[in-house]
Amino acid sequence: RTYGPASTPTHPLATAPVGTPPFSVDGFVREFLHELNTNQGVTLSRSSVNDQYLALASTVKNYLMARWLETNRKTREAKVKTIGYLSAEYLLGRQLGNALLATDLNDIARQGLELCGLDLPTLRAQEVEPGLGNGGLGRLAACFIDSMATMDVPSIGYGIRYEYGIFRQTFVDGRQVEQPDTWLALGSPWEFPHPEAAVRVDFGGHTETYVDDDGRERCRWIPAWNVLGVPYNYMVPGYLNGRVNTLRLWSAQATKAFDLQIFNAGDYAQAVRAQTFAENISKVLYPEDSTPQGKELRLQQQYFFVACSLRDFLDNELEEGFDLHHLSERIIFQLNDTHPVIAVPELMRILMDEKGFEWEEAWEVTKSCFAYTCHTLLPEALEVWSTELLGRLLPRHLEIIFGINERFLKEVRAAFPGDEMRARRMSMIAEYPEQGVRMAYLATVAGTKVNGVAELHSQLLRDKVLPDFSQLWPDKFTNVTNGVTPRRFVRMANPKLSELITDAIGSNWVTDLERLKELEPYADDPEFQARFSEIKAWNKKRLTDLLRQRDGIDLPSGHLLDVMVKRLHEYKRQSLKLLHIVSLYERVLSGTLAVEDLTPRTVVFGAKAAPGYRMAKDTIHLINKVAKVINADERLEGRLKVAFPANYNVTLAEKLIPAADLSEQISLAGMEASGTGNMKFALNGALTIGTDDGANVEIRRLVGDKHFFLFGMSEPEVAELGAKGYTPGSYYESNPQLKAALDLILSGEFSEGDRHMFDSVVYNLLHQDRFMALADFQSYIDAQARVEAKYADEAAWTRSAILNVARTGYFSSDRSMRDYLQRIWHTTPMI
Ligand code: B1H
Repeated sequence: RTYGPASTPTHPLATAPVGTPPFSVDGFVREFLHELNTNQGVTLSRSSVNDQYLALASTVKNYLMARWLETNRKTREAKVKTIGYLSAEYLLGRQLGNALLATDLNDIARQGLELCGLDLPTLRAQEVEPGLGNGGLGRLAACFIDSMATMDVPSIGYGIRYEYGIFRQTFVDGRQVEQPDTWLALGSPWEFPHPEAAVRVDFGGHTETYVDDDGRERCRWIPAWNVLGVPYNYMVPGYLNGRVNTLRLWSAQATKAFDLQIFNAGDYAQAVRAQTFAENISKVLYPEDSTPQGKELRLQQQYFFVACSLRDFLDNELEEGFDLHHLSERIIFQLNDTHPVIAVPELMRILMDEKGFEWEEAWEVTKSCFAYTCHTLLPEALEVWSTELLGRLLPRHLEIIFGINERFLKEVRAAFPGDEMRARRMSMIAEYPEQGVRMAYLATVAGTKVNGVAELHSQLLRDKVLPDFSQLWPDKFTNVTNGVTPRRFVRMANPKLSELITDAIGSNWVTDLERLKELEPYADDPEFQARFSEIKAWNKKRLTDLLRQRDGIDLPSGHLLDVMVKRLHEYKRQSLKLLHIVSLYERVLSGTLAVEDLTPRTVVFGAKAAPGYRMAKDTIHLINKVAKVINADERLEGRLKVAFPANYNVTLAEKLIPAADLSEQISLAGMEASGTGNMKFALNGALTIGTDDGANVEIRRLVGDKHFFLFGMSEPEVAELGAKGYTPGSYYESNPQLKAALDLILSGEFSEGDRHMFDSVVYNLLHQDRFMALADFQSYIDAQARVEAKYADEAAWTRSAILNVARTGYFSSDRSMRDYLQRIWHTTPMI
């Protein structure tokens, strides 16, 4: 073993009772100064903020270390089933605050630092968040590993240690410009690299058959090149429970053999280039959310981390001599979308080519070790890898996929004799526009279970995306509605609300979020309402201070804070929100709306666009231009403001969400698989204006219609309109308010008189509008009027906000994990 548990805990803190901080404030100061001196090599008086931050991180890590080692030892000894969460993305957010919370060291650290003349928030602000994900899918993975640690579920998160995470967004003249995310530049105290435990990963070459010692014809892969995967371990601390699970991220490195060959050939420069080639594999996160590009490097990334992870589990996590026929008793690999699906042929290959299993034997094991979560309905988001590329990069895997498909289609033909069309539809191999492997089909065939991420999404997955499969195997399909971790997104992000809740119902809600129900009676309590409103105001003030220093943005006070934060995508319809803003403005300019009748409102956008997504980038440009004009127009008397802080990320979300009054969840029905921002807002006491889409459906059902602003077509209505033929132009022609808003953009009002700057956005809406923003416009405007009416009645609004908190405890990722345990993984927490 090159890493893993020490047989006996070595740190004196290991014996401290769980949940009680082991440090006196003095003890903390001693440890902290020791770390500053020995790790950073500086005295307190000469130390930089970065030194201090790193020393603080070390102090907290030391406290967690013994528990981490102990968790590993216990888990290994218990020989229980582990959850192997396979995800190409983990959008972790900052680690320090979460670690302090999980260990209950916040107060001690704050006091200890004060004695040193230091300020905890300043040190926390020094941390650069690891942005190793795009959006909801990556953040979900981070919430799930938090919940598993907190619920004592043995699990290992597997992923990629991107050297550059999601790009840093800046605006230049209102346009998005991407900068590299250099999150590792100032040191990364939370990771434990283990270069000595590197794993080899092969690529390319060809396959051949040979006759083994028993005279059986077998196949083997003769790869052409390889790289090393170096594991970097991260602690995943459970909340006050002493458990510390592991997140293992892989970093690519050139192999020595590979270099040597080239070095010996005398071409030094070529050898160095080869090294770069290998290390490129984990260099950068692909910044497409929802629309994967079929890039070779991306397939390399996928196979790289999956091959490392399987090898790691089989060789290092299982005891020597374990009979792999029983593998499913010890692991279930959860596939976070199709990105890790190449694990399926990889496990087949290992079992057959390395362990001597026959096909049927290997398949029996493989198909019991995986489950698949689908996160989308957009056809362009379903990964298809060309067989040309797959065959070139992973020839043996392509053969195995063909083998799986052939046997699978036999099963289909047996179940539906004579129905050749069905067999063709269900083939994992698409023939057009080029031959390719449909990864979602492979995942569905190999998985014990397939789940969607909200009720509506799971239903549409069964009925529209994989109908043939759900007919063949109805029991394979299930739903697990997403959730978010209450530790980070309520307890940590909203300390004042947390205190109020704890004062009312005790502190157990942090790990048992349904207990928020007990707040219901307080919704009518004037004193509670007053405290609740004060906290909202305090959170707004905190946000105002942050945005002033972070972005130079001045938020007015006393406004309805209307927030739309999520990736920029047409289906999410930021353009619909924009049309609402432009329409308010236009009505004031044209005198249809008196300024005094304008509800004071600040709209905050946060959104990154995929760098190659033209329409998304043009929309960002338009939002910024509209913001500039509206914010400067004195005729509005400061009653309408638009703020678009650049580089929305987890750290900003933690300040923004608790301050929000209104949560915008306005995707076209049937398009947003779930959404998770919607849950975070509701839990922090924002009211939702939203369509009947994704998890909005469940949020509305739980909080009640009176406390949710529903608008827009339902999914069946969308389907019907689409079938009938949708003509966005007719809405423009027949709705004067909509026409006026679009015309104002076309007039050059927001583009210094340039009438064509935003043609792409406007004409796309007028002539195509794939996501039917114009069809939902009027209904949206009407719903916003209901928002304003309600906001005018402060008590009623606050009451609804409290009920949103009280009724959304269901959306804890702990509950999601319980659902996965019961419906998919069929295992229980330890102890
Ligand atoms: C979601 C993605 C996604 N769905 C491809 N699909 C990616 C697809 O890098 N890529 O190629 C990256 C991400 N992300 C989101 O998952 C859904 O849109 C949300 O509705 C959902 O809440 C979230 C978590 O389930």
